[in-house]
Amino acid sequence: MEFVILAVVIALVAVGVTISGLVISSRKKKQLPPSAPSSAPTITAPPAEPHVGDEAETPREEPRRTVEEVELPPADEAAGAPAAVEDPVVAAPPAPEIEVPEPTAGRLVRLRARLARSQNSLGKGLLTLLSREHLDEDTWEEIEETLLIADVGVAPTQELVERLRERVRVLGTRTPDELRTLLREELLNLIGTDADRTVRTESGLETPAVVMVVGVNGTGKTTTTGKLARVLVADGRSVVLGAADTFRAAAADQLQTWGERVGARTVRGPEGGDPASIAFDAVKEGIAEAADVVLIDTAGRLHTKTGLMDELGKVKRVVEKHGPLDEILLVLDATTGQNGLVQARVFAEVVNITGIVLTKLDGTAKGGIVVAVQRELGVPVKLVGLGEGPDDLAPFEPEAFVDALIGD
Ligand SMILES: Nc1nc2c(ncn2[C@@H]2O[C@H](COP(=O)(O)OP(=O)(O)OP(=O)(O)O)[C@@H](O)[C@H]2O)c(=O)[nH]1
Ligand SMILES: [Mg+2]
Repeated sequence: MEFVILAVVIALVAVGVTISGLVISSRKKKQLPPSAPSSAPTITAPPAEPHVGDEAETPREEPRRTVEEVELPPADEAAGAPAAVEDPVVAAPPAPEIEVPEPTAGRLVRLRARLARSQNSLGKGLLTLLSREHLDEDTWEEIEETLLIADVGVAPTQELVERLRERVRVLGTRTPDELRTLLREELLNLIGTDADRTVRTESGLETPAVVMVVGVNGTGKTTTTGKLARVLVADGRSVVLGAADTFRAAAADQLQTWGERVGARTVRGPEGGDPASIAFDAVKEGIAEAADVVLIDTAGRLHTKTGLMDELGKVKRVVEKHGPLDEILLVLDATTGQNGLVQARVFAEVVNITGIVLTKLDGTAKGGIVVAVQRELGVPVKLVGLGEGPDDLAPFEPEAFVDALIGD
């Protein structure tokens, strides 16, 4: 009998040892996050997820309390529900939530109400004027003024007015429907429907596509870079962000926050560091992790205009050591109107702008700037910003834009 009891005890001890061995060996396997060498650029990934059981492990050194030292709960508490055992899963800090951005298709249609001011003054204003029974000289002047106030620009305004006059004359009597069709056609004509407005995010090579975002300060570069990252992630692409704005300390944080929300890594460097080397490292990182696209945010402010321009030129040249830049997006704030055109000209002298992003089109009556800026640069508007929300960036579609302007 004693022998049987002894055998059972030995067996239980053996099982216990095996289990604790398993636990220990599985803990040993857990990998530590790699620590970056101090000379390397700071590459910041979204915070690693906590592992189940992290908190459950009691450090060996911790002195354990004996039964005698543990105070018993008061009787009434002990009589209630069983004391909660701390659940490591519940106690762990919540994993950062990776957001799933809205699809991009049809965004402009969904956001059309945001064009309210342009809608009222440009689209509907023109329709009302054209519907007047007598289209006298004063009315044509008012039409011209409406277009100029909406920042369409002098030459395009004159062209449009001329064409409208001619077509209205040929038409004779006008029904509201005929006028709407006519105005729609002529506005589309002015904006152009043939240009390729896709943002080039496929390099066609083994390496990631590289997109650089430029523009003066406050136009919305960082916001646009962040929103664009979301658009790409929504389309199933992997993205690396390069925070090449080292002018402002908060700039890299701002970009990184955008990246973390969709799980995109941000390559950043010290404040006042060399933007070109950060851009270079961002592309290097993109290549290393086989990302689809690298988006580079740049500074919009330097002490001098020449300083800014030299810096941008350098960022471009250095990035091109890895391969060609696929897209250089110029971000313009639509509310600044004609000022934006002056900026556009300056940037176009230094880098080869391949697409325009017009931000803050929500709540401005200056929707006509779309026409003016394309004329100025000979480059299409590819994206429009229609709000501060994370998904308020829409691919620019001329038809949807004009329809939103003149209403149904
Ligand atoms: N209403 C509206 N606000 C926008 C839009 N795009 C950007 N903004 C706002 O404009 C402000 C400036 O945006 P940023 O992205 O920081 O501009 P930036 O060009 O990076 O500025 P710097 O880094 O200083 O050069 C922010 O408050 C944005 O939320 C838009 O389409 N509509
Ligand atoms: Mg910025």
